Amino acid sequence: MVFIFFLLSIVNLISPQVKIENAWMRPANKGMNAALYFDIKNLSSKDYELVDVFSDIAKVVQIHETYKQGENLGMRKVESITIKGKTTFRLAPGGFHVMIIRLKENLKLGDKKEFTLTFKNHEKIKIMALVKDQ
Ligand SMILES: [Cu+2]
Repeated sequence: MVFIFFLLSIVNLISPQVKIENAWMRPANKGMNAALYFDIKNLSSKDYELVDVFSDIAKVVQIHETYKQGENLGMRKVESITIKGKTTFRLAPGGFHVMIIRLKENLKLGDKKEFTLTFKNHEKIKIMALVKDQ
């Protein structure tokens, strides 16, 4: 019994508390901008903060939010995203997204590109994002 409890504790320590799911982008050409979307699942009761996203496919990668500007929608850079304990934060079209500015390469349907997510209080997470229509 004590042994099983000990094992469970270890699993808890080594398994990531934050999971990234459904990472995707729409197709785009070299030189254009693109957007990356994904779900951030926080499995723990602690809050986590995403502070940076990096990729080799563009020089500039920023976290953006969409906001209402009169009749129109605008978007702007945010410093971070907080994922509250036991919740899922969704980056999706029309809302929060990762802006990929001036692509160094084409994004074709079926391609998979690597991104590194940096958190304030969680180890870095590497993800593969799939290029698809939606
Ligand atoms: Cu944007």
